[in-house]
Amino acid sequence: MLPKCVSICSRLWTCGIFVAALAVAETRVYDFEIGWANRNPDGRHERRVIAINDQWPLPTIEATVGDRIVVNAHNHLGDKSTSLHFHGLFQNGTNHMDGSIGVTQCPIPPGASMTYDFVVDQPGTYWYHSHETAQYPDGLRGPMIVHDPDHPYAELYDEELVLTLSDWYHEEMSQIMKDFLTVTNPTGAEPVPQSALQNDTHDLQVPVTPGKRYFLRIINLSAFASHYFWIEGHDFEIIELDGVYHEPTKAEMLYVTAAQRVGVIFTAKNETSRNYAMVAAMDQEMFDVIPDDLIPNAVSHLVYDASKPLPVPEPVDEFEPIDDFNLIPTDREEIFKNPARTITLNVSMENLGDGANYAFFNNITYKTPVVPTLFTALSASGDDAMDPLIYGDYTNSFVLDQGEVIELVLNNKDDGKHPFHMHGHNFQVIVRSEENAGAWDPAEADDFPEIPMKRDTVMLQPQGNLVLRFRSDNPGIWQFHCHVEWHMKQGLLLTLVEAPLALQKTLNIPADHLAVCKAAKMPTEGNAAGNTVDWLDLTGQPSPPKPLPDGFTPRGIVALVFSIISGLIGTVVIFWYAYGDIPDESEEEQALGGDDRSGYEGLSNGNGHSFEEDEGPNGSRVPDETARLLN
Ligand SMILES: *[C@@H]1O[C@H](CO)[C@@H](O)[C@H](O)[C@H]1NC(C)=O
Ligand SMILES: *[C@@H]1O[C@H](CO)[C@@H](O)[C@H](O)[C@H]1NC(C)=O
Ligand SMILES: *[C@@H]1O[C@H](CO)[C@@H](O)[C@H](O)[C@H]1NC(C)=O
Ligand SMILES: *[C@@H]1O[C@H](CO)[C@@H](O)[C@H](O)[C@H]1NC(C)=O
Ligand SMILES: *[C@@H]1O[C@H](CO)[C@@H](O)[C@H](O)[C@H]1NC(C)=O
Ligand SMILES: *[C@@H]1O[C@H](CO)[C@@H](O)[C@H](O)[C@H]1NC(C)=O
Ligand SMILES: [Cu+2]
Repeated sequence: MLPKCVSICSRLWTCGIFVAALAVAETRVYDFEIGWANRNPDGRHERRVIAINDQWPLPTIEATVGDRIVVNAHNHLGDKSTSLHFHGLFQNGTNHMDGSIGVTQCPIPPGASMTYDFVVDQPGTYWYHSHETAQYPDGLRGPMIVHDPDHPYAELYDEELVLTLSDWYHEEMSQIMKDFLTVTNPTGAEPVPQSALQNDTHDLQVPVTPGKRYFLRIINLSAFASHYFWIEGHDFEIIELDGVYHEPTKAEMLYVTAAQRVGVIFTAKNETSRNYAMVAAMDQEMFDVIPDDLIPNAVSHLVYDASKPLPVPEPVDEFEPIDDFNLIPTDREEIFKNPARTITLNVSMENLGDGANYAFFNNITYKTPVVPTLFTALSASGDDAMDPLIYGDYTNSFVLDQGEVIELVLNNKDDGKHPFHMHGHNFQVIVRSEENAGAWDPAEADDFPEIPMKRDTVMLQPQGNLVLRFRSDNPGIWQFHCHVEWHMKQGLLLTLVEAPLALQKTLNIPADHLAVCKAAKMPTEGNAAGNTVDWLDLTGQPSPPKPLPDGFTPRGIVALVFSIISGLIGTVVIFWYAYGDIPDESEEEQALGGDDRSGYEGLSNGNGHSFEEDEGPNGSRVPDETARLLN
């Protein structure tokens, strides 16, 4: 279905006067009926997917810099709430169009509608997706392209191509979620997808013309897996990262995390003697178990001659993607100096009293507040709005002054990889350590690049660190979170409350947004607990389960549940009996025999986060090098 494009001019009688100024700005109206459809993208399993206007793969939202985009979103899912987030757009002046449920809006309940209306002034490669917890992997994610009439590298290519990469699950998220955040998964082992897809299919063929130069916009729509990406026989030049132009840099292989975008130029060969495979291989190091039914590589083809075979890709011994850390943004913006504020964030995963595995920034796991944080900021008095306490104890809220340089330091205390994404901003990546580098040491501060790479999503390595800087020049409530859907569900989110007083002066919430809250039965005034009288009284705010009682160690749970999985039936009975009694410390200690579980130590990797045994419940051991090879 094609979008209705309505020129602003056709509606304005004053058009003649403004025609020069508005020459290219258009209003692009999209009517999105969001509902279910059946699809079988990997050719192995048909399932329900979330479609738009019965279309899936989803339509691409396309615009030119300066255009106004109007998306009328209607929720026909029947059994699910939803929202739309336009990933990578700053929403400067339109914070309420950012689509974050519990942050900038209420969930759109079944039967309700909401209009997203904003101007795009950033060129580049973006995507849109549902920001309801763990929903976009069911299919509600599509490309968004903002064309640039002044593209700095327009001379380098003849034609544009869009290519999405994604992981794909055979089961619906709601089904998978049932087993994920529970005591039966105490290590927080992430569900592993069944397939990798390119452009939402498993056998994409891309016809190319000899000698032509292509600008390939690669968008990673993954929920979990990162991909290595390469085209056999072709190298390419990177010119864009997450919508930010970077100086052309040669590469043969890319590593793209969930939510990242990379724009590359490649030149088609001059002869048509054969076709070439284009491979997106999932990073299996992220998976705790490798299920038997996993197809980790999505292979598509550059087709020079349709009568010739489509070759199977050659095996690769090792993945050697380009290190994009040294890329230079085309605008050559220098490092932001002398941060006014440094926020240090330790990332960890631990079990709470319900036995499930949660994710934490500085020991706090995120819980969605009663009132979306934007509405709290707008309804509070000036003094209260600047007080982080009113935003709740479990929203990880940081109130930022306007126009300052802010530094975020992330220390990963976990063995997982976390692609972090910031709403409302790009950040400069000042430090991006390797695995196991430990916590960031400020003594290393002279090693910063003069002109750092800039983007909106960056990978935090296992037990590694990151230092990011940005300027608080976009008043709004912006989330900063891991883009692995599973880790979001585990609470790996925080809230930047940026210049709330400026926001109060400029932002008006449209009636249809308030109506959505009414339909969702959510209040639009008050602190995180909905209290409008005593703004510091947070009684009733949503809170996580209590910590594990003393003596009941996460390792104990890991060991016990592992025993169940191993099929020690006797233990199962004892364990479930014990679980029922967790809140009672003495009984629980009895059942577990205290906290010395040393006999089980070999069964967990010591960080409570992944299995190291041969057999998991649904698969076999993590592969050695050879298993990485393509076949
Ligand atoms: C991938 O899908 C998008 C959106 O459906 C489409 O515009 C594009 O042409 C496809 N890309 C290729 C390489 O076929
Ligand atoms: C896409 O993102 C996922 C999740 O981070 C990652 O595993 C995968 O390698 C990425 N794909 C590419 C091509 O980088
Ligand atoms: C194709 O041929 C032209 C002219 O002979 C040459 O300049 C160019 O480098 C060739 N391109 C490739 C990809 O081989
Ligand atoms: C983060 O961890 C470091 C040690 O690695 C510790 O010194 C620091 O106090 C922690 N910060 C917070 C906010 O917990
Ligand atoms: C977080 O928890 C760890 C371990 O329980 C503790 O050592 C640390 O002091 C806590 N940090 C903060 C900031 O509360
Ligand atoms: C938002 O707009 C203001 C005013 O035009 C500008 O100063 C600021 O740099 C913008 N911020 C972002 C993140 O685009
Ligand atoms: Cu994560």
